[in-house]
Amino acid sequence: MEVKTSLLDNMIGVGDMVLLEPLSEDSFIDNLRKRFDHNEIYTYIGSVVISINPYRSLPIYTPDKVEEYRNRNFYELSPHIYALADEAYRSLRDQDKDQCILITGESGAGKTEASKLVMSYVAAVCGKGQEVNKVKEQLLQSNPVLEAFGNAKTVRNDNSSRFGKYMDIEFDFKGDPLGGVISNYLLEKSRVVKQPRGERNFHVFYQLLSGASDDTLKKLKLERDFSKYNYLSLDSAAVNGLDDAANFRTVRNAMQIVGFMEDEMQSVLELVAAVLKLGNIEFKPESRCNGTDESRVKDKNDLKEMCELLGIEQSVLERAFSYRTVEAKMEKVSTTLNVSQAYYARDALAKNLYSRLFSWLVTRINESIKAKTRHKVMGVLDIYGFEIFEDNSFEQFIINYCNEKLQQIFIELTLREEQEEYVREGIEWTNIEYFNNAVICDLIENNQNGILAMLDEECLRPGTVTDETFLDKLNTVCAEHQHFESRLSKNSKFLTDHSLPHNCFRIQHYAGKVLYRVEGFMDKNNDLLYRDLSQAMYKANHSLIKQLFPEGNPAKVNLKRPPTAGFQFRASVGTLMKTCIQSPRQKSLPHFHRLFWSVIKRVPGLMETEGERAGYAFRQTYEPCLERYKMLCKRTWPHWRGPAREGVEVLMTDLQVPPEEFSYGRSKIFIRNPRTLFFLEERRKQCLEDLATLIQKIYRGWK
Ligand code: AD9
Ligand code: MG
Repeated sequence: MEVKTSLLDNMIGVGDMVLLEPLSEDSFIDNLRKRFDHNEIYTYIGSVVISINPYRSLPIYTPDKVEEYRNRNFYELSPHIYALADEAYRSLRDQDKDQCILITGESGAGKTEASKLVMSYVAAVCGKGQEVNKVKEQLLQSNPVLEAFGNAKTVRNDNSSRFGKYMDIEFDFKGDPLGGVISNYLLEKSRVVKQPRGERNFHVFYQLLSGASDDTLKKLKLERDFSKYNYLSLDSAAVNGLDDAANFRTVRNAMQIVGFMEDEMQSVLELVAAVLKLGNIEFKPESRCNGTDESRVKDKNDLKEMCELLGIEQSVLERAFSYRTVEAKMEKVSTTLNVSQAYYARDALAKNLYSRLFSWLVTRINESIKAKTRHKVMGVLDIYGFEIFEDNSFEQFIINYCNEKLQQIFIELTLREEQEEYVREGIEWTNIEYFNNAVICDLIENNQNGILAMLDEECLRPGTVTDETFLDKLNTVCAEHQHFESRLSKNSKFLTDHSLPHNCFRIQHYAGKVLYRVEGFMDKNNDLLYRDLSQAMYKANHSLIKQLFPEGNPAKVNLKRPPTAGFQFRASVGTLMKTCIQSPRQKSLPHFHRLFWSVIKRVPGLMETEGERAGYAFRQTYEPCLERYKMLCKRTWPHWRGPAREGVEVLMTDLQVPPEEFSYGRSKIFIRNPRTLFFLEERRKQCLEDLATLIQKIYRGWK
């Protein structure tokens, strides 16, 4: 079989977990560790590649390596992400199948690096030529741009993706790239105004301040010193190993290659500068005769400079920080803002400015890279990884929900693929029970009483609603109706016990228990921006800003509430899942790449392998199987003249492999236990050694 000896080398562990004997959590981890100690960071579980982040550069991504893996079968060489990329590309080019590569793993596991490795591998092996090279370059250069605006240093990862990304690379019928389309998923915008301890804001702020010329900074009314800006955390501004200034130049260069015009780049930087200025606007209370306090801008210099940058009339924005107009039916009522409401309005504006700028960047990049026609696509999904922090909020909830959904397709598709193959091959098969995380997904996304639906309901409910009333609702629904408890029976995923802090709820995710603090859930889900502010932005004499706030157009009075953040996210995750699970007739099944944290804490893949073990560990079409083992039987060696399947039958009978150990499918033989495979491999190795000795003897005899 094509499980070459490199997959069976005991010294460095086995290259394919399916070959592990016995297969247990311990042996699984032991195998990964053994391989990792030998710098083998990749291991297969069947057709899935898993990897461990080495956190140092290994010489395994050289052009020579690319050549080595090019046009080779998946199992032919030692496990590598290039093998997966190569297989995906060849199926696309030669079998005309759309491809989808899903990368999952905890934060810092190496997903973004893996997605870039896949892209650069494909770029290296697909067509050449001036036009094609330009397309490739633009596709690759979209990465530094999006990373500058969408990544940040967190406690887990100095370059953590704070948005989800799905990129389709589009090809023509020859397999040459034509362009691409990027979809982005919910940027963690709360980071713009506040960062957890030890973390930074998005890279671009630091890059701009460190890398821009004095002249550029002057034009943007900025100072180089990070500490001048409230929105930039001070304790972790410089990060070891991150050269913000050099990265600024890389990003500018990348924007040029992608096709941004000079004036567009200037507009983008003006917005980034405006966000920093906005953060410095402070408020003070002014007493009114009716005894209430009204907010006033403290020092107007930052406000003035921000308005100059964006072409906004200062008085309009200033008013929007003191008053708020509520429109009800045909009436407009103006109410005053107190100081904390003014800060809330300021931060909401900063978050909206930045996140809309980010979405605009994605749209703008797509305009540049999108192909006019396309024949086939290869999609690569790189989302934010599963996160468990000490303090988990709405953002972690959303991120973990997305990971939960990915886990769900992983389970469904790998097992479905397996079971469908048995049916196709006419192999008898009883469905196996496997760990299914659908209950967790349901707990979160169920239309009626899922957590997101309850959150939306609470956000819409008139009266006094707070994060606490939302939590009460969650707990009541769970306790009164025993909804989650009863449905989940043995493995309740919504965990309630007396050890829970009063403002928290806990979920048993596939990758661990996470305690979520409800503070801010309502606010972040509501994502409210007062109309006065969107109108002020719409009035700006700045082409980019105007586009970003279309709802500020007074001609378009829309009393309908915009969809909540949770609602939008659930909808976009739904679309993403559909893209990934499209009919296998049109799409080839996704290729999975899963990654683990280098200290392996959890092994979510294990359940699936156990699933495989309940079936058949190995399968191989008859011809290569006969080729590999025909030397073990006199009747098939050196030539077998009949059909390959009969040859394999003769072989198995001659070798007296117990019949319950394998089954004959229509085009493949299925082997139940890795032991059988080891037996065949051992016999073959012995046979080859005997042959070698014989040849040596003959050779010596000649001498
Ligand atoms: V997050 O969910 O976006 O927070 P990722 O994307 O999973 O996370 P990332 O790819 O950013 O992790 O990897 C984190 C860091 O690990 C990188 O910045 C590299 O320094 C390091 N890394 C990752 N993969 C490799 C690799 N194959 N070889 C060497 C690597 N270093
Ligand atoms: Mg990432």
